[in-house]
Amino acid sequence: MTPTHEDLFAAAGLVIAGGVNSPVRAWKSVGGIPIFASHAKGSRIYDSTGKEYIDYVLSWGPMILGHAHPDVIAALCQAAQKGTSFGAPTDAETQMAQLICETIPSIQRIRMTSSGTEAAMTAVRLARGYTGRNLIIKFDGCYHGHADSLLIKAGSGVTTLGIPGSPGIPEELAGLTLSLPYNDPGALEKAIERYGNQLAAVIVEPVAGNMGVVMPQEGFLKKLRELTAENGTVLIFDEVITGFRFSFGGYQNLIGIEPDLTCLGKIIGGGLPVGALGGKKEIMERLAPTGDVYQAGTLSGNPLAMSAGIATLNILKSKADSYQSQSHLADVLCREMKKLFSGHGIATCINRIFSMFTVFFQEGPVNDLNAALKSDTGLYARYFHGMLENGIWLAPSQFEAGFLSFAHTADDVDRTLDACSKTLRDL
Ligand code: KE4
Repeated sequence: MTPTHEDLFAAAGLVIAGGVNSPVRAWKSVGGIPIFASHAKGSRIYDSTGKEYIDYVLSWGPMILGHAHPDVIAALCQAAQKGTSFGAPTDAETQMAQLICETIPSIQRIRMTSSGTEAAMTAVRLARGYTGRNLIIKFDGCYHGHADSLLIKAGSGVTTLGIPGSPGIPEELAGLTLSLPYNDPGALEKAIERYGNQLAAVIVEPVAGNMGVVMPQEGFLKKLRELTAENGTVLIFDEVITGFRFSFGGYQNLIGIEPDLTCLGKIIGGGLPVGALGGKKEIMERLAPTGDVYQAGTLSGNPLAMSAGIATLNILKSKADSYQSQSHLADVLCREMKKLFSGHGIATCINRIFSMFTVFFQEGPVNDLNAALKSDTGLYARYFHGMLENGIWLAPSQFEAGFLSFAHTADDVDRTLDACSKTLRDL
């Protein structure tokens, strides 16, 4: 008898906190019992009962080639035969670093980690160590992993220092982070006027993916670069999602803005645990062992993650023109979905950039967190469950991004639009 998702979730809940190893997988914001995955291939994912879905979550971004790409699996198996971890430098780490440094000019030195959280946490510590300053700025709705200094909610006014975004974060620490509205250069100017020479770093998702997809408005990132450069403040681009997502390189390559530090993750690990921090040589070399800012990791640069990551990046490099066709497919999907929603009198604002998109259930526009929060999350939840019923696996939250992979086809898009049509009829 195949266990139901209820059975699996109940068993998990007896031994795993909340039954999941990352909160978003528990489906709290859309309700219902989370579906357990069994395996996946290309654009498809299969649940533990064997039901097939077209996957637009793609493990929250890493699976840009589609699941279980044969060349990635082959590289992984080959590496595994030679052992899984050595705790000593390997040439594979140098190859990964070379691939990234030769592709993203702002990255002159890199340090591998095992998660995006570690990369962002290290970036903040490094910026503070390098500048000798303590304050950092982040933006409401941006997520940089769960390090204490970055799990911070906005204070009352735009120049009021932050408050803890979670119990367990001391006020004293939260008070060293200022969270500003995204796409509000005026707020940034006010904050810099007030705190300028105390600011160690500004960290930003150059395209936001964690309040749903929100694009930077014209001039916002350029203003960030100018103001931070004027103030000797380290500019950190968190490209954990956007790195290698839109083209072979960072979003920074497309807009011609060079941050001082960049966080990477997800895609560069090909689905294995990975993160990376890279940037200017003079800053990066302040990291131990050349410098005095400490950072370390037992499995940093792990041979398996390197093999899957290098295989993934090499395929992306050889198929750089596929980014355009992937983006075109996403454009067709979003345009046709918009027509279906309008046909049913449902207000939606679809933010899309290349193969990354969010359908906000509201009129829009959505250019920051306050706007995103106006969405009808109840309607999103019903849409999510309807699409799941019709074989489409979407993000279990209105405030996440959807992704297409290189394995998604026009037929997948047609099936998704059929499912959308059916779902809206029943909604
Ligand atoms: P990880 O520690 O989860 O590898 O990376 C943290 C992180 C850092 N920066 C950005 C821009 C990110 O999006 C993330 C993690 N993304 C979330 C979902 N958007 C991961 C999913 C989860 O938390 O389970």
